Amino acid sequence: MTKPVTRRALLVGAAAGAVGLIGVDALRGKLSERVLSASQSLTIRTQRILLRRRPLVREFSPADISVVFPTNGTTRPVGDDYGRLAAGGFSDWVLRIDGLVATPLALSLAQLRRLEARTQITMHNCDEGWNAVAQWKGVPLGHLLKLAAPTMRANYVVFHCMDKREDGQHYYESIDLFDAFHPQTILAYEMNGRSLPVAYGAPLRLRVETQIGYKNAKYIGRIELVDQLDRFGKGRGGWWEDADGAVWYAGQ
Ligand SMILES: Nc1nc2c(c(=O)[nH]1)N[C@H]1C(S)=C(S)[C@@H](COP(=O)(O)O)O[C@H]1N2
Ligand SMILES: [Mo]
Repeated sequence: MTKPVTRRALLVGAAAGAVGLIGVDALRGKLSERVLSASQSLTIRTQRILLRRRPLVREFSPADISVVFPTNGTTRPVGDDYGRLAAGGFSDWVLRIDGLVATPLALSLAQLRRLEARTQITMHNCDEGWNAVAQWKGVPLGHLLKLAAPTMRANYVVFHCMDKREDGQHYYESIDLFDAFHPQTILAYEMNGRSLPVAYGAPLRLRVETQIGYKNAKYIGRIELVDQLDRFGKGRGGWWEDADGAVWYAGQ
């Protein structure tokens, strides 16, 4: 069940996120059972993540931003649905976050823009032999996941994209919760200070700076928390992984 996010849901979700960091006892009794148990599972995960936290990847200065940033893969999803969304400035687009979460979310672009944001200038490395630097602004994925409160069974985050590739399959990608909660893993809606252009994945794309090019899913429509990856595509965790044997963990 997906419901539109309300201010209350955001507050409860934010509280659940805070509980994960400060300990469940402080808020016992103030939150429903459902949120509390979800937050306990989040506590375990958050602590595991904090203990294992790696350093940030290099960030660049505005002078380093590439004049030409190549595109790769889809540069405009085919089909009326995407065309209609784009023509309306993506005001009818909704990001759904569901699967193994206590609080499924449905967020408009305007709602995403009102949430906590991070801006970073990073280098994108495509394994086809090019790299480029750009500034990205978006919502930390970890922040959204705290609002959705993954259940104990959630292991992976799957990004379902709106574009189909040449084999007729929708592009998709997945990462584990460790990379999902990395502070530089963001869902970007701006590139170089402008709304994310269609060629670069409008209205929302993943920037997972700890991994290379193809993990950075463009045209995201839905994010699903799952325990296993085998029911998607050929079961290798991503379109490139399925189509070309690319490695699932593309850490750099
Ligand atoms: N939805 C979707 N995401 C995608 C792709 C794609 O074809 N479709 N291509 C991937 C590859 S291989 C790379 S290198 C980057 C390219 O991003 P860019 O076009 O913004 O440079 O997006 C990745 N994400
Ligand atoms: Mo790529």
